[in-house]
Amino acid sequence: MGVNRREFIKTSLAAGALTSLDLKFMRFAGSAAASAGSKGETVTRTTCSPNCTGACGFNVHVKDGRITTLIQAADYPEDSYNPRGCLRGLSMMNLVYGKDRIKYPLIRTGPRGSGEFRRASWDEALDYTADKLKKITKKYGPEAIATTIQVPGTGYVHKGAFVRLAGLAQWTIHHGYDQNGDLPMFWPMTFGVQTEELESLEWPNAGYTIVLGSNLVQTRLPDVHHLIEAKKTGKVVVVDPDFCSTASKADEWVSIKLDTDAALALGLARVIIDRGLYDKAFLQDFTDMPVLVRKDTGKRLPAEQVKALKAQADQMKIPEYRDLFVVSRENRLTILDPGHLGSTHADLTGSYKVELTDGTTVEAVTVFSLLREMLAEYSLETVAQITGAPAQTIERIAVEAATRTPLHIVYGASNYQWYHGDLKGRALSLLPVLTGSIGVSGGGISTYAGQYRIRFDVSEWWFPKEGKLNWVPYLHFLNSGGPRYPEKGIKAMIGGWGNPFDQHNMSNALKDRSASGDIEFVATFDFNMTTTCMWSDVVFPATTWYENYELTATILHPYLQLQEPAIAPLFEARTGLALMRGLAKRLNPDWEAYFYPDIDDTKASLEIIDLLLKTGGMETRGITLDMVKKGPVRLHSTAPDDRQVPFYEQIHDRVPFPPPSYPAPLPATARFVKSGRIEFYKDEDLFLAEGEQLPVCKPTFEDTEYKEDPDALTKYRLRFVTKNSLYRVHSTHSNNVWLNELQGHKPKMFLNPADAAERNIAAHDLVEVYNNRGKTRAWAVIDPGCRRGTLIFEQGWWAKYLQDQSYNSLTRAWIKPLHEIYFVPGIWSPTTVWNECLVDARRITT
Ligand SMILES: Nc1nc2c(c(=O)[nH]1)N[C@H]1C(S)=C(S)[C@@H](COP(=O)(O)OP(=O)(O)OC[C@H]3O[C@@H](n4cnc5c(=O)[nH]c(N)nc54)[C@H](O)[C@@H]3O)O[C@H]1N2
Ligand SMILES: Nc1nc2c(c(=O)[nH]1)N[C@H]1C(S)=C(S)[C@@H](COP(=O)(O)OP(=O)(O)OC[C@H]3O[C@@H](n4cnc5c(=O)[nH]c(N)nc54)[C@H](O)[C@@H]3O)O[C@H]1N2
Ligand code: SF4
Ligand SMILES: [Mo]
Repeated sequence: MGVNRREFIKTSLAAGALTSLDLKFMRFAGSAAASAGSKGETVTRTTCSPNCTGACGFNVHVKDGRITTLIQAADYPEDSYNPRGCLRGLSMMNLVYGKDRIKYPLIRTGPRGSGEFRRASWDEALDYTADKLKKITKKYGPEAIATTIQVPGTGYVHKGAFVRLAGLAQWTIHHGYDQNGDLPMFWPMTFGVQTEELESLEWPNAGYTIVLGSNLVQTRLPDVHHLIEAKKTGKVVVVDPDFCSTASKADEWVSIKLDTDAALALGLARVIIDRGLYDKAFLQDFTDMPVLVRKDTGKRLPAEQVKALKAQADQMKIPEYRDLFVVSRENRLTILDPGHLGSTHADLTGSYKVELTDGTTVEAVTVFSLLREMLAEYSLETVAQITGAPAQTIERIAVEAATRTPLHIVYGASNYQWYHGDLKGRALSLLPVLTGSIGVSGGGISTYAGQYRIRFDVSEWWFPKEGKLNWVPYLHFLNSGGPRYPEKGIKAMIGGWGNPFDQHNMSNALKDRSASGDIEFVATFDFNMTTTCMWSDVVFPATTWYENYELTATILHPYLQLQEPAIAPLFEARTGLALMRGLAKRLNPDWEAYFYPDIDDTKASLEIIDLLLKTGGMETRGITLDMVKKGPVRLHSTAPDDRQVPFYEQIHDRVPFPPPSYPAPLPATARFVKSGRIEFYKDEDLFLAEGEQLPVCKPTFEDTEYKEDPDALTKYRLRFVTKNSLYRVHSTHSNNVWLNELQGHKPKMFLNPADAAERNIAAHDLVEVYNNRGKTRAWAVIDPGCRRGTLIFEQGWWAKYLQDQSYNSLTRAWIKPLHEIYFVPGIWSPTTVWNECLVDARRITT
């Protein structure tokens, strides 16, 4: 009929013809359509902005100062981004006007965690907080006070205010990316960047898509129709141990044993190589595959060690973050220029006797030869045994993937939130690289965790020149130790946009440390009374995203969007900027000047947005405040039409890897890939010691649970997979009455029928999930789609819905030593691994 699905939905919305949705929901949607523009009503275009990655443009209808309707704005220039939104966003009124809304500043009166507070004025709460912070600074130094940049993309202005004061005051700063365990460490190891992903509009351009452990249907809901489109143009395979919603929509579902994706990837890579289905020129020009490695040391061969190349190497000027490596062309050794990705015609395989400057001779082989040697261990039979997937399936998928390019791999957060998640990512990266699917429309590897990627240069606002940033990985804080942990510890937490007392490893440890007084002061800035607020000494009431100005950007679509206030701040809510300005003034009168003291909050926010746009660099060039006020504006990229196609410039214009990762300076990240190319071979000592110079598959729990407690093998026989829920964005919406009604007001855990029977657990039973660190509770769903040996719990419940038994009391903050080799915050840093956790379960009655 010439009307696509999106246009159809748009037309239906306009006609108020939403018949299939929940009744309460429909009432809103229907009234929105009917009353748009009605008398006395204002409509404001803004965004829904939890830690979700959706970043959906919303129109907010307001009458008599109260939000009546939230409805999708549907104004993105590309129609297939319209409309975007979900039931969580559409029912946000339940949080804005809900019973847990924080109305006034609060100062604790009862014991920590009791939730007993008294109302205070802003002045009193700020004075009280400033006084505590001054005392802590005097006693332990400023680095004993910690704050977090929680998911920068959901707001650059007010989070920037926190960083700005932290810089001036020299507090400790944690990056949300490692705090949330979302940091995919294979990115810096392989590509030298933080994260680079295809925008979802590009998904249908893939010839073949493999989704591994990313439940797009639930976690990228407004974008998932692009995956359905990708089925029309190509094929979509979902690899997931669970028959999740996304698996149910795929062309093919492959169930594998948990945490065996590296073996699967290596098995696929081997078939692609053995059958000669790889893109030889791509490997020669853009990767380290032709680079020579010394057989004796396992180190890459530097040109200055080679007798025949030393003089030439000495002449070449290269930045400190590059190295000159050696390749062979038609059996002649030459230097691989790290500053130029021209056609190398370098040999991919071969073994060479090389005379060194010290007169000795060593044997050197190419990375590609070493890779082939290693892959010999991953025969189809072995991989089938490790993964539990049939050998013929693996073989067929390898051939299909290599012959139906471009190949797009979606590597989900739950899948890399394992101790060896970096190895899985490095192994999976082999697939788009071998098939030459990098830097092309529809190809590559994407991760799509939270909105962490800082999309433009924010330094003018975030980093005052007079300040100093003390970055510390969050895991050092949780573990009370580590190379960057402040000498006298962390004694105060100043947080916002997060709920660590539910959402972070060892939530019990955080509670214990607060209760014992080890953490001396906690101040939280939120709009809802979360568990973290309950454990705070001071709670500051925050504006919601419908009450302030902000600038947002996500990875699923490259639009810069303005959050515009639709209603005045409720009760005594204020913005992050107001809070930081108030604190700055009290901590040091000189600092107030950094926070626009002479103009009101709204005007100041707009000035900061203007500043960010003007100083944002290439990505925001020419984008003005007026433009974003009118609607979403595409950030600029190096690809045609500003499409978000990672590494386009590297492949098309042959610019060396990596592109810059904001906010780090290029030299800080370029040293991760010193050859200027995509690197699969890592030769830092620790990689060699761990046997991880190339991606391999390592067994689960050997370096963690079993190492700490060998009895865990028999005591706790279920893998605790805590995945994201459709009904919450993490713990946001945990208290949303409609969404809880849809869940029967019961947290759920999913078990395979055989595991349930072994434990005498039946459907709807109340179950205790436990290990030696903690316990939680949920009602049983017996699910044949859940793989044997796995217990799935949908993360995000506030502790009070679990009878104060936080589900994160079971998890633990493991640190993989390789993640400490370098430290660039939010890029190369130890990261939490939620799923690396063993539990068991028993039926309980109360
Ligand atoms: N509705 C909703 N959407 C969200 C969020 C939310 O809380 N709610 N949070 C947002 C954020 S911040 C994030 S980080 C993302 C995360 O979103 P995703 O990346 O989609 O992660 P999950 O939904 O936790 O898990 C996806 C799947 O991984 C599978 N899995 C677990 N371990 C393995 C494994 O070893 N191998 C394989 N192949 N599969 C495995 C699980 O079975 C599950 O089906 O979602 C974002 N979107
Ligand atoms: N076991 C386990 N734990 C996990 C995960 C898992 O898979 N398993 N997932 C992890 C992941 S991927 C993530 S990203 C984290 C997320 O963990 P958190 O970032 O802590 O996410 P939320 O629990 O949603 O907390 C966000 C808080 O910010 C508040 N907020 C929202 N907008 C604003 C605002 O504009 N201003 C202010 N001041 N506050 C605001 C909300 O009210 C909410 O209380 O959880 C992690 N925890
Ligand atoms: S919760 Fe996420 S997907 Fe839903 S409307 Fe908000 S931003 Fe969009
Ligand atoms: Mo996340």
